[in-house]
Amino acid sequence: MHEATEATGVDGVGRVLVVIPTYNEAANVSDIVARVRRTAPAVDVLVADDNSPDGTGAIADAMAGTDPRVHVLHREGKQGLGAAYLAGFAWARERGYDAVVEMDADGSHAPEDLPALLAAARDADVVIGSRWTRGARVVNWPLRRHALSRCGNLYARLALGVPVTDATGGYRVYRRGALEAMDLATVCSQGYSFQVELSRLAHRAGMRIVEVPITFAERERGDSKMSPLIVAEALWRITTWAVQDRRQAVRRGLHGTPTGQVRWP
Ligand SMILES: Nc1nc2c(ncn2[C@@H]2O[C@H](COP(=O)(O)OP(=O)(O)OP(=O)(O)O)[C@@H](O)[C@H]2O)c(=O)[nH]1
Ligand SMILES: [Mg+2]
Repeated sequence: MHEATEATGVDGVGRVLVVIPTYNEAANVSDIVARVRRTAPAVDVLVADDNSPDGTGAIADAMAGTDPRVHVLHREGKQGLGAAYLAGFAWARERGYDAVVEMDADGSHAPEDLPALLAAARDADVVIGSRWTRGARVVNWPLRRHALSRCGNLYARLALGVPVTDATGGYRVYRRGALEAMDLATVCSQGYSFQVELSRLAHRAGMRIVEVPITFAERERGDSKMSPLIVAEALWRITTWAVQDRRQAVRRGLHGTPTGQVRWP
């Protein structure tokens, strides 16, 4: 497994920032931050809170007050997961981090899997903690959530040609080079589709994407922010990108399609 030192960050990866977006995660935020710090003492943590009415931001502030590796980004109000991550990425860039990790606050992404993701990041531009690759486990998820994730991923893979099993998964590592190569200024997703959009951008930028199996568990505390609107956004956006990709392929005369483009059948 990877070596890590407090001074230099993670061996072979560098200084790592784990960005944890939060909205009403008062029941979860202390536990998740503590587990990250325990499991990977050489990484820093940024809680990106959208002014949660339940006081998540204040709990995070208290942790930041006692641990110099914990930081809090207070945002004005609920603007969606995608906007919170983009703000976290910008925060990391301004401070010269070498890699950024995406992790949910609700415990679905086990901090104990982080060392494996960081080890894989030594030889990858993007690492996806995957629920659907060999060796992964999904715990306590109802059948309809399995079906939704499986179908969503199948659709994303077929429509966009992104060669991963879990394009919707939100447990990831991005090396700095990947974030620089991806055209983040074009990102428009609010919710779930943010992960698909970034998978597509990484693939189109020719990034080396590696999947690592994770154990994904249903949240035990707090409420999910998933909604039919978020699912609808993902469906709509994936379809729109697929149409754009095919139009572009046609315009290029079907020759020398760039990475990530699906050939017109
Ligand atoms: N800052 C911020 N964080 C958000 C927002 N919406 C969701 N989150 C956080 O994003 C993470 C994922 O949200 P969840 O509600 O768990 O959504 P999900 O994991 O897609 O859905 P479930 O599987 O049902 O839990 C959690 O840490 C949330 O607190 C938002 O608008 N702003
Ligand atoms: Mg969740």
